[in-house]
Amino acid sequence: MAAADGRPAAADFRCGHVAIVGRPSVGKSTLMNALIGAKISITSKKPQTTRHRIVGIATDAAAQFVFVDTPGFQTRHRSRLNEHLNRAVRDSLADVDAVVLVLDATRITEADRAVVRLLPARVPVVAAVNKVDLVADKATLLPRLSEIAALHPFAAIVPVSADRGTQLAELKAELAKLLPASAPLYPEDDLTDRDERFLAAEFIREKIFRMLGDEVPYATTVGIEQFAVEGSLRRIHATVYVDKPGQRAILLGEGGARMKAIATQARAEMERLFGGKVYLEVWVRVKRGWADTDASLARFGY
Ligand SMILES: Nc1nc2c(ncn2[C@@H]2O[C@H](COP(=O)(O)OP(=O)(O)OP(=O)(O)O)[C@@H](O)[C@H]2O)c(=O)[nH]1
Ligand SMILES: [Mg+2]
Repeated sequence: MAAADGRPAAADFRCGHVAIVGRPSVGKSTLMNALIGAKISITSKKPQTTRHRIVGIATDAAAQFVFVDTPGFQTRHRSRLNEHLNRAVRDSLADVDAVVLVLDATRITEADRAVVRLLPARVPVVAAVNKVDLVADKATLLPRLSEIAALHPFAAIVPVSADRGTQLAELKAELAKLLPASAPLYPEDDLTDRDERFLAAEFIREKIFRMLGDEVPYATTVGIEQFAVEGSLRRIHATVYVDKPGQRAILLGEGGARMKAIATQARAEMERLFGGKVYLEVWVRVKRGWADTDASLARFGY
């Protein structure tokens, strides 16, 4: 057995796919980033920030975890885009060795129960009870954990804080037990299966989700027109598509100031991950109904 980088792997090395699922905003992407030690998947306070299946890879001496971050499973709003997002969640569960069900330590809701009903019977599931840092009275945690234990025959239940990095080693230890003996699937330095082009578009989307109100982020998608590498400089031309002219005006802000701030923050995020200078130009275009048909969703990578 040889590792992907050619070095022999220990006979007891473990490797496998772990889907990270849960209702919107429980902290799935924050948890994946914390587990791999890098910002790969975008996060925000708004539900449905994640729209794509995205792999994050963590490799240690004994195991390689191929985490699959997924969109928050939606039961309330029915739209073409949401159907695609929910399908991405279901598809991710189909072919994994283990599942992390992320729950919010402060409350279990009907939306959590809807996700539990999706869990395949033959795949082991670990419950990650996230945001324990928000539980001021720790005495309330014990009844919450019993409530969770009754939801599903979990392989383990681990209270964590993705934000503070609490108990992540314990979570990984529980997951490692569930992975098959296998050589690593990826070189040990790999962090994701996504290319820089995809990540660049996502970082722009993250800043839009973080800086704008409740309507515009959901009417927005991002395309990369040009991605050229010149030595250590990356020259990126991106287009933000919105649904209506009014949304374009909101996104641009007075004299283009808001868009400029979004681009500046996105560029800083790209430079941190890519490790080089980025020249970023962002245009905003109106494309009515981009989220309404399968054909146009496919064009934008959904
Ligand atoms: N206090 C606290 N906040 C957290 C923790 N983990 C995540 N958050 C916050 O919860 C919010 C949602 O986090 P995300 O990681 O984007 O959640 P998600 O489940 O990926 O959300 P969707 O992709 O929209 O379904 C963000 O504001 C995070 O900063 C945690 O351990 N403690
Ligand atoms: Mg997410």
